[in-house]
Amino acid sequence: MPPHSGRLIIISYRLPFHIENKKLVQNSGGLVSAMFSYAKGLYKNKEGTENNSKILWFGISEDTREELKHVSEKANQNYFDLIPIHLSKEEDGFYEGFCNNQIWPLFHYFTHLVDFSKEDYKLYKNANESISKYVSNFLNPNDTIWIHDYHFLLLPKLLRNFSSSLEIGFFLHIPFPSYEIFKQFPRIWREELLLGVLGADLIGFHIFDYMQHFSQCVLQFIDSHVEGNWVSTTEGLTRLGAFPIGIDAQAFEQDYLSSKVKIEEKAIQKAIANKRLMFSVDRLDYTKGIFERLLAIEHFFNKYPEYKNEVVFNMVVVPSRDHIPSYQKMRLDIESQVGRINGLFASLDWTPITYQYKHLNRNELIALYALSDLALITPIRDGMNLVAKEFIASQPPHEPGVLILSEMAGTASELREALTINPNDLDEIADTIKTALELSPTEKHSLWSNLKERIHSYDVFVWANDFLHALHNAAKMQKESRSDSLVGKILENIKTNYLNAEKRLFLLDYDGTLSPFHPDPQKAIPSPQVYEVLSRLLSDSYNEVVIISGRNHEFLERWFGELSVHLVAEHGASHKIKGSEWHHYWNQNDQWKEPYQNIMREFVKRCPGSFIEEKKASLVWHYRKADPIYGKEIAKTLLKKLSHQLQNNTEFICLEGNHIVEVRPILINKGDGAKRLLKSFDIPFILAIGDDRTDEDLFAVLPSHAHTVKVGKGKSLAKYRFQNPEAVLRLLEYLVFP
Ligand code: GDG
Repeated sequence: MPPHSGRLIIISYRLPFHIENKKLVQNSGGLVSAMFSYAKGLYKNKEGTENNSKILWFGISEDTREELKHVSEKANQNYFDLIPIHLSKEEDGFYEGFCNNQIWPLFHYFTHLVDFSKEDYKLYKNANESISKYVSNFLNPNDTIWIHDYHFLLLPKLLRNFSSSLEIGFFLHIPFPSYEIFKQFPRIWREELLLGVLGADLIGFHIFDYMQHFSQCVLQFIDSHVEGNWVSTTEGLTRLGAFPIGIDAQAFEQDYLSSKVKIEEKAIQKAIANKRLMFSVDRLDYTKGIFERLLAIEHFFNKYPEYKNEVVFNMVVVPSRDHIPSYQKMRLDIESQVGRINGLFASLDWTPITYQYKHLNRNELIALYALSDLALITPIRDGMNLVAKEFIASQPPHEPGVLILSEMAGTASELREALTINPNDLDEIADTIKTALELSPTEKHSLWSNLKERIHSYDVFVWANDFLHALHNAAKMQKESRSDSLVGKILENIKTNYLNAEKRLFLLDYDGTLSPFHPDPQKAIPSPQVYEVLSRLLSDSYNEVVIISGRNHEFLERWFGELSVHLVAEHGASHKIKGSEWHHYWNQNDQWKEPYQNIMREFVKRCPGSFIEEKKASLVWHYRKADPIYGKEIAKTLLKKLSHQLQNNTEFICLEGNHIVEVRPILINKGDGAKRLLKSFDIPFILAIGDDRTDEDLFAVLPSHAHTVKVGKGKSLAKYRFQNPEAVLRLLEYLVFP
């Protein structure tokens, strides 16, 4: 059941049905099979309750909504309200173009097939934009939207603009490639694609590897923080998760016993005449390893001629994209291989390969699964592969078949008892076929029963429920962590407190609070908006403003020295009361830095792009400009080394901050710094805002009536939270403008 109060809306490239000869026909494909089964279960659970609303399903279709409604009613299709999306002929080119000529080959590691056409990318963006506009006409703010697959990577962010309360989930059905592969997309595309999909509250992948690849790309290519399964960017928080798609295992188990399937089985038995049967079924596609599989079969009969006349390989290729010349050529190549291999080995009463280029009906497919001694599922790369699971679900328990599975399919990480092969290793495939054919019934049963248990325990219903529950929780977290924790009544109360107070104190951190981070700290300079807000604050004589930062006093003097503000530099090592001179509290010579500097220098050598910043009262190793993943790893090691060096030292500490590791005197911290400057906090209105660990020292010393705000993620003593510096400026503007 969708756990949210709104409706469930699915968006996928195609609708699950189309109309043929005025009848409703279910489209084939993994997603359709999965969602259709899920919806059936959902509908069953909902029957008789008032919450009997249908799932809205948007997808590209040539049929009209009225026609679909009409034939759905006639066919008793009560699960989905099918809403066709009609794109102009030009817009529809996004599918053949960017989707299938770029994302599909790149994400499946067929990089030589990617054409990187700019026009295609533009069409992809246009299509996503026009679909988001169309879909948003139907949305209510508390709907749950589940977007499927690589056709719509930009859609989550586009729909998020419609309403921030929407729950948006995205599921990727194909692999997500390693960042070295994804890097081949031009910079601007990869940034837009990542930020686009990060508009979702939850992004689901089939397996952990794809999720890892995605978080590495996020870290490498966009300004972000990744903590465990959570990614935080300018778009907000997004949870990542691995949800291996399942099948309706029970339905397959039941169907293979049906009389219709038995009729099909008889026809197959007659055709293979007591031979043992191997099979494969795939859509025509270069990722499926069809051609390589044929070569492996040839190798098998060459290496193990005793199986000639004994085994038949039934290969079904389902027509797909065959209007495209390269697919037509692929088909011809496959067919000529089949002909060549059959010519090589066939005898009067035995043909090694029976080949069908067609779409099987469900009964034919299940009969084939049930009768086969072994399934040869050998894709070169595959997001998951449902055929492997369907094969397991359709086996007769008294004599189950054996699954030979490519280690390149997502399913391989789940179906551990399958006999795995590398699809490029013909020798291994041939040997594994032999092993499978020679397994004893007990061995086969033992392998199969474990696999069966897995596909029953994590079936399509568990998969969809898991995803939707995780989505609901992620959306809840997202809402809680939003800057908008300071909204409505709370905000009004703060403003009232502000207006009533005759003395007010603002304690404002700089980096990450008044100004966003920049890879080069010297370039993170105050924007005109910052000056405007500050001068507005300072124009009211009741207001005292303190800029309290980790920056050195030269930086603060340069950018704020002209203003009538108090300045605290280097976390309290120096301060300047407005209108007077700088006072340096920390006056020790620099000798204390030497051992730490030596350690840090080693790390600068090891981590290109990192550098040391030397301040009066601290030493900071920055890695914002370094490789983010490597930098983070190295930072941990540096922290360990420094902590070791600082063992038993009561004067200095080392800390990890935002892309930095720092060593500084224990006595120097923002809390003590503010106390030294102000002497007392006996002020009726106090607002303190900061983004990192060092600001916690300030929050800790403030009286309980102070309004404290943390910017960004992470634990904090602050009462409220904002997501970014823009929200800080908005709050200050709200207070000072009437
Ligand atoms: C993606 C990913 C991922 C196939 N031939 C016939 C037929 N089928 C049905 C099977 C199965 C489905 O189509 C194919 O499943 P795949 O897993 O191969 O999925 P894809 O649609 O290629 O696409 C893939 C999947 O999404 C799910 O996330 O596993 O990795 O590429 O259900 O039964 N059905 C019938 N006749 C056929 O000839 N009736």
